[in-house]
Amino acid sequence: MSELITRTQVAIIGGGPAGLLLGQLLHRAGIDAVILERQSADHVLSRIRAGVLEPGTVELLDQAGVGARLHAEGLSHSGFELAFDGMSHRIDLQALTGQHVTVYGQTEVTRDLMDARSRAGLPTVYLASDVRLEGIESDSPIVRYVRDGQSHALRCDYVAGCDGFHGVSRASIPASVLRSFERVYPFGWLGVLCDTPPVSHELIYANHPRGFALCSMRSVTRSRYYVQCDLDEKLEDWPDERFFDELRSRLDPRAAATLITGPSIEKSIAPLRSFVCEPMRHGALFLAGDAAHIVPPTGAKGLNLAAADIRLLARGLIERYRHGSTTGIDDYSRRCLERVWKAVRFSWWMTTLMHRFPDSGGFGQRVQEAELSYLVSSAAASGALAENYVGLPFED
Ligand code: RFL
Ligand code: PHB
Repeated sequence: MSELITRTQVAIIGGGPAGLLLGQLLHRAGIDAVILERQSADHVLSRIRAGVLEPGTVELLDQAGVGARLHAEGLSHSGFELAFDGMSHRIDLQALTGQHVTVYGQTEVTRDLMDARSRAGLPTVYLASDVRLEGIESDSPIVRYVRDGQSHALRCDYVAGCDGFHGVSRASIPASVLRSFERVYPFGWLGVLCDTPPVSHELIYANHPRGFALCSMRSVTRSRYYVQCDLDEKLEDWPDERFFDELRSRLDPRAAATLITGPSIEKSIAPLRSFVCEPMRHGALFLAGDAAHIVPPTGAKGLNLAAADIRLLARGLIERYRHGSTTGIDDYSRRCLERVWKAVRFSWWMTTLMHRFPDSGGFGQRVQEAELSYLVSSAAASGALAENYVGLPFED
């Protein structure tokens, strides 16, 4: 069968939040894009991931015209709890920074973007297999893929690699050009989603001798809980009852006493990793989101960083098509990486502060306790935590 050839301005690989948001911002600026996604739309929506949006991410979703449901249903959180040593301490984001975060699931952000895309009749190719990038060092790249057994060639000006950590885009950059930086943590997060009211109206991050625990939520009737676990744990060894017993044992007594449990509707284990690749652009290919960097979820930064990349990439591409200027896209990698590294540092720091490390020893343990105690007793230290948690400012 012969290959079908089509053309677009920007080929977007990956229909997760980064790819969908880029597609929406480009569409509003009159720039054509096609999204190629390996999975089905239902599969993309079934992945339970992020829950906390920085104000800058909310603002960008508003600019993309997809903020209505987020504002109606998202929960505004002006603080969170840090629990350790049997006590809980509130970090007052509003008082420390004048800002709040919004609890609204990544699934809902993705759904809003998918709905906007289909309302506008924009092309997303789901179940696109064998995606290959060719000619990214030229000014006429081609993305080849197969759909329903038919081979396709998508000609374009630029390729946006928004295909996550395991995608093809980063792997298409020659190894001689790419530098990567990585830290793999010796534990994972076991997460449970359930239709029960959250244990507290704000998030609780708990450091406990048995390991880290996090009480989060998706709404006032849906809770999301995590416990630190070993990397070799198996889901089948964690029936709901064992999970909730473990969670309860890691919470402060007041929270433990009020925890309402119910059957899990999702349960998964995620390994924790920090990863950055440099540069985030090679020729006509731009990497964005998890394709370029991964942070451990402790600081709630992953989705927000993906949105921050897209903010700069969309702006650079719009400048290029409207005014013929390549300044924005030429500066893309440098500007992204400057802020990415600060979020990588914060996520690493918060992970180190809140988890039990198998090899930290007595000294490491005492230093962690001293840091937690300092953090909640010093306005300067709490301020630094809060400032990073709500998201560092964009320099423009
Ligand atoms: P995604 O979401 O991984 O989407 C990439 C898409 O690309 C597709 N794909 C391909 N398509 C075509 N061809 C190929 N060869 C392809 N290979 C892959 C995939 O199917 C997928 O649909 O990346 P994106 O868009 O960059 O978004 C990043 C976020 O998903 C991620 O950073 C966050 O979920 C991280 N994260 C959190 N971030 C926050 O900002 N706040 C949080 O509270 C937060 N909590 C979390 C998290 C991630 C977690 N896990 C599971 C790692 C909590 C957890 C537990
Ligand atoms: C979540 O709700 O899934 C969540 C919230 C905060 C985090 C990580 C994950 O730091």
